[in-house]
This record gives sequence, structure tokens and C-alpha cells, in this order.
Amino acid sequence: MDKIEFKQTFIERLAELYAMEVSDATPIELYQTLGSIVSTTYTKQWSKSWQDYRDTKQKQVYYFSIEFLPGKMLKSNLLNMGWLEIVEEALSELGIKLDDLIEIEPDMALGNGGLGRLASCFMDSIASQSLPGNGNGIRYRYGLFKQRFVDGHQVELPDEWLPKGNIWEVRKDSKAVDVHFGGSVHLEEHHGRLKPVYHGGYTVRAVPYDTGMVGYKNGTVNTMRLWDVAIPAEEEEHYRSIEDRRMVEELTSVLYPDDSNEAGRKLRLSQEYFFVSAGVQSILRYYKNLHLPLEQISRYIAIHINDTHPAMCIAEFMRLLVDQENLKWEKAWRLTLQVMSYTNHTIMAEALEKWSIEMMQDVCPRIYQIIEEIDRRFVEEMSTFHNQGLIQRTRIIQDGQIHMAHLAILGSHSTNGVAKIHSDLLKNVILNDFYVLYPSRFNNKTNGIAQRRWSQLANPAMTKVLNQTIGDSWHRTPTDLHLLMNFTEDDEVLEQLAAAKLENKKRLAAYIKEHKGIEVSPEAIFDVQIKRLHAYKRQLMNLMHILKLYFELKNDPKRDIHPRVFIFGAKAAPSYHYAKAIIKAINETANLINHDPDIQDKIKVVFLENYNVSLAEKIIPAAEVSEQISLATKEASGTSNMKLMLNGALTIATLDGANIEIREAVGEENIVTFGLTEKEVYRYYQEQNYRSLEWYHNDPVIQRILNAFIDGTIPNIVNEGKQIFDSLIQYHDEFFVLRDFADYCRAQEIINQLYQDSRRWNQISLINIANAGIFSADNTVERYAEDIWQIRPNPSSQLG
Ligand code: 26W
Repeated sequence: MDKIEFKQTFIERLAELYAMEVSDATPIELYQTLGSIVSTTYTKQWSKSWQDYRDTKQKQVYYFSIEFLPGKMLKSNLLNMGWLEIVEEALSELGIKLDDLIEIEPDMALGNGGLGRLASCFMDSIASQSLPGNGNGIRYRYGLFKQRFVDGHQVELPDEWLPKGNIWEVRKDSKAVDVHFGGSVHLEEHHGRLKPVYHGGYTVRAVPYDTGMVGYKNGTVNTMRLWDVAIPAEEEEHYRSIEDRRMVEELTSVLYPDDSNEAGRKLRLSQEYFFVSAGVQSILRYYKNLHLPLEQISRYIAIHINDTHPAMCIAEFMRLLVDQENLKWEKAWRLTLQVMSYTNHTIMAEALEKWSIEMMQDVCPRIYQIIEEIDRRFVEEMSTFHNQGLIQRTRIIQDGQIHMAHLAILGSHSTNGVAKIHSDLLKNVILNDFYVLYPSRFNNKTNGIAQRRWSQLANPAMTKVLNQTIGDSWHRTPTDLHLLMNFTEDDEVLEQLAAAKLENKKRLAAYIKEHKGIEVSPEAIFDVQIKRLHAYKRQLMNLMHILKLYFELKNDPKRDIHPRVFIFGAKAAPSYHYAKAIIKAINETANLINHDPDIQDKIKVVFLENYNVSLAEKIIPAAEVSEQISLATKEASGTSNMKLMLNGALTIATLDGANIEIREAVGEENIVTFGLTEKEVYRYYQEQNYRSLEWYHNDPVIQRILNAFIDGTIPNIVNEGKQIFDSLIQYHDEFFVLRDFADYCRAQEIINQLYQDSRRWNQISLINIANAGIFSADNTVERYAEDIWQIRPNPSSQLG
């Protein structure tokens, strides 16, 4: 489509939809019109993609995830269709700014953080690599809460994203399936086999909403299928009371806002079974329509379990094969292992899902029976070869609880971690017992990011410089960013990149002014920590360093530091009081410092509200320092570290998660690392000899800073300050903040020094961009496709 054609289509479509002309239409109407043109255009390729998969019977993967976090989709769809420039120009000729329309689209925020965003980055890359792959999840009516600050406290507001209209989804009533909950089940002999007989309980209908996942200029459009709940027409009489109906609606109404914190609530378990059962049933129905032998299903279907939330896929698949398809248990189990694979995303103990037997019996009694049988057979089979201790530690059911990670590992052929260090910890420490039993199941797949979204879409200024300097092959082949290494000594390129960064900083400064009323200088260092608020991520250590600088400047206003703006973006789980206390403390400190005339704007602290994908797209291009300071071993991978590196930020990092691989990629001189290593952390655990109190007593700087939390220096944080102080002293500083603090300050001083030499700084920045290509999710999903899913690119895609 060319520009003239597009303008014509746009005017016509606007007239068809609203009987209006451009000059009369509001941005919402213009947005709807553009969205309608985009979606009706890719629809043809969408049906061709799935027809291709069906007709040529290609193996497909189904990525089961309880969270997807795509953010806005308009611009990304335009980019992937190859339309972005034409549409931008055409609209501008009609007097419309594309950016104004983009603002209209609500963020699709059906995820908490890293896990959900990763799932969406994968959806983009799977389609862009012409791989036959689908997403399977829940269509929450309310996404992750909106965050507001009231007197510095986090307040949560509901995220009503649907009433604004979701132009990308298609409801498919004809593809609905029924999901049965509750009641009881007993087994009856039937033609020599035991068959389940269900009593009571209730049946709901799962209705899919499909969204096209548009590949990058390759004609592939895959499907992300999100399930909504409905009351089946035939069952109306069972749902008479308002309460019954509400109970059903509740199933898909809200996303649990706890990142890495196991809720243990019955509704959550019901959500899990709901999207698992709906997804697995619809896959099996599809497969049966291909008229292939059931025994060969693993040659055509792969199911991926994204963290343990969909681990019941294993039992549901067994249920359908055994109860419905009459397969023998042993054969069904073999197929299940071949079809299923699992990714672990965290080693934090509180995030490892466990469900009580009673609750699972209550929600899905037949699934419980099957899990019990899996567990029984595991114990029986293992008993001939292995010692009882090992068996008791690895079995699924222990002390009345079902361990979902155990189910996921024992019922799949592949378990992977998300960065080298994380996968090694799984093998050698956290899941070592399982590794001893099944060494070949374990592997690593370092995370990746949707490279084009985080460069071309978020950072047009940098993209322009890159295109002029190294061409545009890096759009499709991200490792071609390496071509930039030929320009480390090219002053013109270094300055152009610096100019692009400055432009982005000015834009963010304007946003900060508009939203927070804080004046920040674009000449200052923009230092960024953006991620969920969690004790292990140590936003507190960042805050302590800010306080250190503040006290130093108060003592000696002439102290030579380059002005710095510390920018935070972070949501806390609503029930995570400690994390909320840290938010309050950061906000109060910001207030204190930003209004202190003694500081002469040398440091500014900005906590931006409601961190989400769209805000990330504004912050990341402007960032110069990337704070990746989790306690070593705790951050499975991190992905904001990759996005910030790609945008030329220098990483200040512990040797944790993917930071280690970033260091390998850029070289030690182009990253600043500090802090305890994995080995040192484990030595402390073993010897149990970390005394945070001693670090407090022996270090006057630490004393001065910690006292500020309880002596009124930071105003209005009486309770929060005490809670924070106590966590470090009375509760022994679980994440070694005091232990790592001095080394962190040393690293921060290195950053301050490096910034004085702007040429050196610009070189480091360029080298970071040049080496970010390996962290493209294109690359990551290729590894999953080859090693785990055994799927191949669609040969008839425009790239295949
Ligand atoms: C049961 C509640 C619950 C909720 C969320 C348990 C676990 C989670 C997630 C696993 C938390 C999460 O998002 N983990 C992050 O996953 C990213 C993608 O792999 C990693 O980059 C992050 O390091 C990891 O914290």
C-alpha cells in the first residue's frame, strides 16, 4: 500500500465507520479508523498462517502463560507490517499526528512484570521468526492495577482497559469449550477399565478471544488466545442467584497482582485450571480434526508451561488421553512427557507454588486424582533404584501439599532456567535432586527482548543514527548491531549517538515536568531503576546511596559530583507492606532533596507513577545508567537490563542473572560491577556468619544513613522508617544491603568519574548498543524451537 492509497482508504473507512470527515473526528475515532484498517489488512495473512499450519500439518507450540503483557499494539503492528513510515507521513498530510492516536490505545497490562513481558516479547519473536506458535492465557477484565501516589503512599486503582474498546481481539463463540469445576468423582469399572463418574459441581463455558500476533515483515500472523468465562445457555437454571453468577464472572475478572508471591487462594487455582483446561481441550479437538493417530501427537504439538501456573496442563492432558480417549496410562504418560516442557522463572522460595490437597480436590477433583496417581507411580518406580530420602524430597505430594514445580519437572521432557547462572543454580542447588534423577532434562535458555520494540519503536532518534551508520540489516538480524564496533573511534558517530540520547533526555525531562512538576536538567546523568519493587532487587540500596550523596553535599556544597537525576519506576504488590514502605521512603526523600536549596540541583529524585510498558518506552531511551543491583543469585535473569543496554545505558550491576552475560558481551571495561558473588552469598548461608549489626556499628556512613530513617531526617516516615530500619538490623538484612553498600558506593563513584570523560562515556555507550544483539528474543525463541519444541519455521512464509 502506498501513501496515496492509504490516505484514500483512511478517508473512506472513517466515512464508513462514523460518517465523518477528518476535520470532524476526535482522536478516538481516528484511532479506531486506523486500527480497523490495520486489523482488516492483516486478517488475510492471519487466516493464511493458520490454514498453512493446518494443511501442511506443521508442528506447533502452544505457550501457556497466566500473564501476557503486550502494552500497546498499534505502533508495533504498523512496524511489523512495514507500514510505519508511510502511515506516519500519510496521516501527517491529513493533519493528524500518529503519536496522538497512539496515546489513545490503553496498555494491555495482563501481567505483573518480567514473566508476562517475556511472554509477549516471545509472541513477537515467534511470529517474526515464522515459527508456528500460539499463546494461551486469560482475558482478565481488569489488568494490573494503576498506581497513584497519595502523600507518597502507593494507592491502587482498577485498570479498566476493556470499556475503551479492544480493537485487536476477535471473539470466537464457535470455538468455546466447557470446563468442569468442583463436585466429586469416583471411579467405576466399565468394560474392564476404570472410568470417572462425576457428581455435582458446575460447568462454565470458556470463550476464546483471539489476537493476531504480527510477524516482522514476513506475512506471518500467529494467534494469542485469551479465554473469557461465560455461563453456558443450557446451564442457565443452575446459575439463578446473583451470587452464583458473580462467582462465575469472578473467574476471569482480575489478574493477581502479586509478583513472586504465592497467593494460595482458591480463585487463583480456579483461574489456573480454567485456562489450562480450556487450552488443552481446544488443542486436542484441533488435533483430532487432523485425523492423525493419537500416538503421534508429539510430532505435531508442543505445550510450553511458563512457570508453574499452567503446570496442571500435565494432569489435564493425562485426563483427556486416559478418560476421554481411552489410552492406557503408560502410553498417555509417554506422550505427555514428549509434549510438555517447562520454564522456571525464580528461585525465591515464596514464589514456588504449592496447593493443599483439600483445595485442589475442591476445585478440580479429577485432576487431583490424576496427580495422586502420577505421584504414586513415581514413588513406586523410583523405589527400586533410589534412596528414600531422594524420593521423598522429589515427589509431588508432601505433607498434604502439591508441589507444582515437582509436577512440572516430572511431567515434562525439559526444564530450563532463564540465564546461565540461574540454570546452573537450578541444576546444582535448588533442583539438584531432580537433576540427579533426570540430568538430560535440564537446560538453559537465556531470556531475550523484542529488539525492534525496544529500539525502533521506543527510540527513533537512536535508530536513525544506527541506520545511517551501519544500514538496517540489524532490524532483522539484531547481531548485526555489532557492525557498530567499527565506529568506536569515530567522533562523528559518537556525537550523533550522544545527540540522540540528549534529545530523548529532553523529552523525558518534559514528561517529568508535566507529570511531577519537577525540573530536571537534561545535562544531568539520568540514572534509572525500573522494575517491580522487591526487597531482593534492593531499591533500598539505591536510596541509601542517594542519601549518602545528600549528606555529603550538605556538609560540603562544593563537593564535585556531576549532577544526577535518580529515576524510579516500580509497583509494589498491594499486600507487600515492606515494599510499600520503601516507596513511601523514596517519595519522602525525593521531596526533601528536590526542595533543598543547598543541593543546587546536583541531585534530583524522581519516582514516576504507574510504571508500565508504555512508560518504559519513554524512560529507557533516555537512560544513561542502568541499575541492576539485586543480591547475587536472586534475580533469575532480568530483562530491563537488556533493554537499557540496547539503548546505550551503562550498567551498574551485581553478578546476578543476565548481568553476567551482559558483562561477557561488552567486556569488563564497559560495565561497572560490584558486590558479593554467588559463591560468597552461599558461603554466608553455609557459615551463617553475616551480622548486619556489625556492619552498622563499624561504618559511620551506614549509621548516619540508617538513622535518617528513624530520627526524623526523612520526614513523615515514622512507621515506614522503623520497618526499614528493623529489616536491616533486627531482622538481619536478608538481602545483604549493608554488606554490599560500600562496594556499591565505590561503583557509583566510578560512574561519576567516567562521566567526566564524555568521549569515553560515549564509547562505552556505543559498545553497549553494539553488543546487545545477542539478547534479541528472536535468538532466544530460535533456541527454544530447536532444542525444546522441535518446531521449524513455516516454509511458505515470505521469509521461509
Ligand atoms: C505464584 C506467584 C508468582 C507470581 C509471579 C510466582 C512467580 C512469579 C514470576 C515467576 C515472577 C517473575 O516475573 N519472574 C521474573 O521472570 C523474568 C522473566 O524470566 C526474569 O527476567 C526475572 O528475573 C524474574 O524475576
